[in-house]
Amino acid sequence: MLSRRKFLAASGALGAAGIGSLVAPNAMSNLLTPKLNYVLNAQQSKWHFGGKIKSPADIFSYQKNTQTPIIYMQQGEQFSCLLKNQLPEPTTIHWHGIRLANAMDGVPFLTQDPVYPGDEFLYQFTPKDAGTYFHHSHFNSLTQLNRGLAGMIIVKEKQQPDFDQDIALNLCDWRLNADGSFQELLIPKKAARAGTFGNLHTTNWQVEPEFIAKPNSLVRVRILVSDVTRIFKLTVNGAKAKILAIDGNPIDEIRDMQREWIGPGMRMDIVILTPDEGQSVEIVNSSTNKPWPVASILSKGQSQKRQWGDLKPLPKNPIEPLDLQGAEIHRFNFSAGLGVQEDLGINCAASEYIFWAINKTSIGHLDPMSPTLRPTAALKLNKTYIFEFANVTPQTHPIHLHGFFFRVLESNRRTIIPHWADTALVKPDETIRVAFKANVLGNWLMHCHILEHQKTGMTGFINVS
Ligand SMILES: [Cu+2]
Repeated sequence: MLSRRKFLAASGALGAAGIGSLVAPNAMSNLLTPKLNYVLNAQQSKWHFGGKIKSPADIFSYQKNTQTPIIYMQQGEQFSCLLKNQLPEPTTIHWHGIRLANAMDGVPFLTQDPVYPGDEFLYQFTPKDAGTYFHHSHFNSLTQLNRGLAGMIIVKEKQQPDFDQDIALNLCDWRLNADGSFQELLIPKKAARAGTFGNLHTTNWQVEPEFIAKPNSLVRVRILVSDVTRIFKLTVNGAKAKILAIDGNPIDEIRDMQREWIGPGMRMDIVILTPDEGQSVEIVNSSTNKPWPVASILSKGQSQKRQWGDLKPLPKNPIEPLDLQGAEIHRFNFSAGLGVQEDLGINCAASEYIFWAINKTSIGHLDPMSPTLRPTAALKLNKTYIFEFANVTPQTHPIHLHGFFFRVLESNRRTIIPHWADTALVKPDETIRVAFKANVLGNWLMHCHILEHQKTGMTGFINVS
């Protein structure tokens, strides 16, 4: 952790450089050692949603009265971010999907100490992979994500792909009353089922935003579900769309987008060929019986005269090949919580409710000092493993493994086109097989990204030694 002395030196240097609370990407080049790409001030803030929410909501953000930013990184270049905690409670940042050293993964008690109020922490790593990722708090996660400490990461490719425009969509529901106060974030009987859904649907913290794009252009649309509960079912109406990447990783063969399920923590990059001048494209969620457009794109301006033939695949990320022949199989049963609760009641996010379990063990909260807290699986460095995720519950669970991409291989219930991911939807009564190479040391969290499920027992971790 950065010492207070070093921190003061850093902030003094920042002041001299005339940088505000949020530093634009690369603006700090060559000014400081170490170079800081961002300074994020986690703080209490206000956000006026408008519409049916009459008063500003008391949110958390990384900058004053502004939404949590998109964080930009450059593939293969060192990234540094100073987190300053101005909240009345501890926090951390998890870089969801980014492959990095365990100490930078942002999981309190497992990979780092919590960053206490008034303290700071320097995150520093070099993203190997380009694509669309997710940054969010990992402390008191249900509350801190619901209040706004969650945003997109865009890791730019070494060679910029040829799109006419790049649009980022961060899908999040808010649980708000008309007076701007927050509703209950965990309703026990709902947490024991699909979760507590939000009542205000937003994209980039706005209701049904409209974007403008040139007619007949190729527009890359990055979609992140930062919501902690809702599994979206997305379609594109008014134009054809193709899938480019899942969880940041280009898929093997670009294919037409149909109705795509995207759960909490998951990302999808698509490309849309925009229609003629004056026409609109809608991206619609139809996961409920009352569909709504999450965003629209209006064609306006000069035609770019693009065709599908102009589309080129994204460059692949440098993922090591898998030795499936020699892979050891580990089975993980995701079930209702009937087993042992390994929650040691540290005063920060411990849940009094336990509804879920992984392999009959329910962890709602982590304390590595506990003699009873054991890894769900102990793995050997550089070996390839097949994980069987078996869901024996009536709910769908988006299972996220920190620190690695796994290859989603197959399901016992549906056809899966193999692809790389860090979060996989496991449907009721489904078993899916994923494979990965355990090529980084450390304790890596594995949990359901429906955060009420995580908080009430569906959490584990693997140890790579
Ligand atoms: Cu779940």
